[in-house]
Amino acid sequence: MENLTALSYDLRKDVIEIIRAGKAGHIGGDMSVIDTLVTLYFKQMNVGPENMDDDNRDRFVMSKGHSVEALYAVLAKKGFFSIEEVLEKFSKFGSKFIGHPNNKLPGIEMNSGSLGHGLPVCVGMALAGKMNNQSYRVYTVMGDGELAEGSVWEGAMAASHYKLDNLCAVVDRNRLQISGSTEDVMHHDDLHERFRSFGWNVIDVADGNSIAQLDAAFEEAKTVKGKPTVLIANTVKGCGSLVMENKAGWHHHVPSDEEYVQIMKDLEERKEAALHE
Ligand SMILES: Cc1ncc(C[n+]2csc(CCOP(=O)(O)OP(=O)(O)O)c2C)c(N)n1
Ligand SMILES: [Mg+2]
Repeated sequence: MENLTALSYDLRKDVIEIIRAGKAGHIGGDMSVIDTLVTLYFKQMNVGPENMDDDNRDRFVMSKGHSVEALYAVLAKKGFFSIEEVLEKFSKFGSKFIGHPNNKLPGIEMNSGSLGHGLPVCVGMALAGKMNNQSYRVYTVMGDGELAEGSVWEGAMAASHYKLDNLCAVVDRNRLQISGSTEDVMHHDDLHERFRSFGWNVIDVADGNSIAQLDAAFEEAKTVKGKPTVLIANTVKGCGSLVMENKAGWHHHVPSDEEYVQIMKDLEERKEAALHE
């Protein structure tokens, strides 16, 4: 687990390099979600370049598609493509490595970026799995700002109606969206209770940037029968350096030379701390 925590800091560094190379990127949400992606791709999901043609592979959809740089870093580490290719092509004219997930790239199940569509499509994937007696699981990550989309709640209703216990959603609860606090833009009241009232099993992940806590929550979700599970992962937007953390202005930002040096130093320090915990 310590090694995966160290890996998540190394992958954050890759994200910084990708964003600097492409001169664009949703840096804050990349940093809050990367531990969820590492836990899914390196601990939980049965998916990799070797089995993408297997109908029974687990499925992942990055519903908050703007955090694509984190997904590129993780998929590159998994071997779907090389990090060098991402660095060369990200955000360049004519490239497939665009600013939102694109299913012409290996490892990406669905185009996303228009918020609110990942969960409804995952409902279809999970329902198909049930109808075909397959054992795969379906995972998606939504942003907390994304939950303002009505289609999320239509999907949530359908998921409990069809008793989709093979579906697990994560809310990246970093409390910020594009223009400020989620509670100011569109408040959530009691988010846990809201999902419960839609028929979901709800697991609170107190530290949504802890791979150990995320892993335990995904394990618990697998044991729940007859209803879908949502993990409310309490994360820090920009997690990894005080330069970025909890700053609405870092939703989309390219670090300056000075910021870059400090962030890389901070990420290395956090990685070292994780290795010696
Ligand atoms: C349908 C739709 N409306 C608006 C946007 C523009 N947009 C991109 S990111 C974002 C904020 C999302 O906030 P949140 O879901 O909390 O993401 P995170 O904090 O994890 O970056 C918005 C409004 C979009 N991508 N899709
Ligand atoms: Mg958010």
